[in-house]
Amino acid sequence: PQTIYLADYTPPAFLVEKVHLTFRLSPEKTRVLSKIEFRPNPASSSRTFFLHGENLRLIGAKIDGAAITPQVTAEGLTADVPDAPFTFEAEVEIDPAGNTALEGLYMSNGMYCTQCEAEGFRKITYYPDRPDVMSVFTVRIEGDMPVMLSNGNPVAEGDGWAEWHDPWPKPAYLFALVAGDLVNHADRFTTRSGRKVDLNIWVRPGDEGKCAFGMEALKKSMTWDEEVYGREYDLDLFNIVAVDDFNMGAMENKGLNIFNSSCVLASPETSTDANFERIEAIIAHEYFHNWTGNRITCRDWFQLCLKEGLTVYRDSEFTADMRSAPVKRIGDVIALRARQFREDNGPLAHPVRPESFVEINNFYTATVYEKGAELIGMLKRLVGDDAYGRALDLYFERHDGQACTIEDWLQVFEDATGRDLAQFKRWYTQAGTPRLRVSEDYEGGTYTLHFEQHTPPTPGQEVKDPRVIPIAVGLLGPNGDEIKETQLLEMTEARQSFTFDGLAAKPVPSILRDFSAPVILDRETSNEERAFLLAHDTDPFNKWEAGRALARNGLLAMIREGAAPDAAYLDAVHTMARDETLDPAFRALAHGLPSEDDLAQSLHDAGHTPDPQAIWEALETLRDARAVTMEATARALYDRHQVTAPYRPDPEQTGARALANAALAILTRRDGGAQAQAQYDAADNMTQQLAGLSCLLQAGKGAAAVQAFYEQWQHDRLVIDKWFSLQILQAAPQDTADTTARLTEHRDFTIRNPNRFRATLGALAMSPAGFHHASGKGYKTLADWLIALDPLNPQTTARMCSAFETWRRYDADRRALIAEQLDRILASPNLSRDTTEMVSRIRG
Ligand code: DPP
Ligand code: ZN
Repeated sequence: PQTIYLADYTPPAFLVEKVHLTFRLSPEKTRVLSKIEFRPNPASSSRTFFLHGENLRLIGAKIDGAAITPQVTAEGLTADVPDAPFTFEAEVEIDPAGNTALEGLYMSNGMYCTQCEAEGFRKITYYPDRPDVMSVFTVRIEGDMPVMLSNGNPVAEGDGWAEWHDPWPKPAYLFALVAGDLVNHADRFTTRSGRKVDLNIWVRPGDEGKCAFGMEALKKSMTWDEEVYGREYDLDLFNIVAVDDFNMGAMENKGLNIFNSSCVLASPETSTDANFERIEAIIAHEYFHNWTGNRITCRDWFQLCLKEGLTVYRDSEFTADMRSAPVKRIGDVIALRARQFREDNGPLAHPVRPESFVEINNFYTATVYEKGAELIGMLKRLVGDDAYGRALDLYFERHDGQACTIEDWLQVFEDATGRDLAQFKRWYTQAGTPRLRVSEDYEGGTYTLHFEQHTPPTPGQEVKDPRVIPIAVGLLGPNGDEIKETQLLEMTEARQSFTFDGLAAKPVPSILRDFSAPVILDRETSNEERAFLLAHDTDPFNKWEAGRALARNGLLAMIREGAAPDAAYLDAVHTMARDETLDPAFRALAHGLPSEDDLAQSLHDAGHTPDPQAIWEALETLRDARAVTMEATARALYDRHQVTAPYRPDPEQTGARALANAALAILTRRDGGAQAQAQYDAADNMTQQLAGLSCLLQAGKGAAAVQAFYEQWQHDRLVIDKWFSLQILQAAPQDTADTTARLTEHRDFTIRNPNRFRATLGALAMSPAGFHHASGKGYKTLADWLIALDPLNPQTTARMCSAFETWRRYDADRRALIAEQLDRILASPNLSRDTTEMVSRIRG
């Protein structure tokens, strides 16, 4: 396969003025008629006319009304064209029913839908399928479907046809079409300048009752973007459609967002608190793309972080405003470390703005999205809130309607603030997570912090230059009072020291408050100091971080030296659990332990070979010990934080349920599941029901509830996804692979639905002790299914290969078992470009 380089970018030879598309829908033989007005691009010296096109059957083509015979290859079409504006027409036939890759136009439960980002439009018709070609689309849909939608506004409709027009020029990846038997949950929104917007969430009949929450989230998002970023919606209609078969979470097509049904449908009975929060965030994310992504798009796919990093940052600000900012921040950092640090540390590491790719679908990664968002957060910290606001205003003013680059983005900040961002740009171009070593001095009232930054080599990047790192620091006095409020230290050198004068005693530093930069802090410190920060730090993130570090250290000592559970940790976490001045949601988070993967990475970083089974056992031992210490407290917390009011997925109730369910997990280790069974039986919402079931499985008492749950929910695909996952996640390590294999034989398992596939095989990959079981069964089970999925759906297959990305951490036996599976995948006949690239990079 061919590698594509950022350095090779050239402007398009031809621009598109207008596109008219006609779809004659038919499951296996849909006809697409295109009429495209081209003109030579004055900014390009090339006059080569090339249109992308894949899996299309060309029926005929014309230029300015005269039939032509273009040269057609597997990638597209070329033709001789005039050196002046001209009209190109084509008629092609495509097979939506046979499209299992879910890219382009495909069918899901009898409904037609599209997914065009990044390069799906070329599977619909011949077109310059690149984001820097923006055009105005008119679409006519012919078919016998009750509802037929496309981007923009409806123009006209009749029996068996509908016409749509989108006045905003857009790249082809934002094109969308939906046709099916759908019903809508409707509402209205008036923008601050008085534009009345019709809002709809379209779903399959039967799902109408699961739309209200998503609709509220949409309206909140629209208001928030007006208030915080000054951005209004720009059409008279905003449609969201829920689709069951979807590779991603959702897609921001102009005026017609398409959602994986798991990311929009919600009801108290079927969705957990975490589902509600995620749905709110994704609705916001896709809506915010209307400005950061659609009105201002990317010049090429190397600039993906331009829209994704910024939009993730915006949706995290939104959630922080709607809910608890500290809880959101802690949750984001847990996810960043679990997914992005893991990626940055292994064979798939790449810069936030990559320099090359084989298949762009493989770069919709935690690095582009979540680290991309961290870069925006750092930029905002460095320039300050006001300057950030000015820079964003300038960005929208200067670049509206354009396809832009990271250079354009940084230029806006330089122009708005006068700051030189050349060094900051390294965050976009250098891969790897910087490690920040810290040491300290105290003498004569002066306290000094010494920092040293170092970024380990990543594939293709041996040596890194120092980056600018914003380090938020506060100081605490010996009695626990804050003696220096948070200040931002700007580190620009490889080594740099910062002093604080006039201190009466040696302070305790609170470093990297609010996780001010995506780095790994490396500081030798005592458990006493961690316990002190856990008790006294005013920064909620660092307070949580201190507890997490205490837990991690104790666990590492248990794993490495066979130490007993750390009394200091047990004491500290117990004290915090009882502190009713603390937000229950915060306390629930503080109860979480480092993940198995987190501990494996810590061991690896310290030069040890992680044993997944030993890690799992240490966590179990610690949880048992904690249950002994905290039994009475857990009982009290459980009772005290029961929610009696009618279910609402708001931050207060969510926090109370999270803490009560953390207490339930503790109690289950003492009462053998009695309380969990009572909760399961009484539950009137999915959060309580699933927590009950999870604890019962944990206690080995889940068999009856598993059966009952299935019978209750077998009609609901999204709930049954949870049922598949939970049984695998809660299996003992030696049973994980067998449980997975058994569930793949269940009549409700299907390889064709990405959600179901991820619920099952993804759960296996997310159970480290089971996946890495010494028998190698976990590796083989996953590889078998990835090999089976690849011919059907390369995108989802390739993404799930990242389960193997940490393989070099492990012992020689496990490495050999994994290498065998990676080689077996690579040797599969006709392996997709997507999976070939991923597995080759992982194999190294
Ligand atoms: N649908 C994906 C997202 O919104 C890709 N744009 O992030
Ligand atoms: Zn996005």
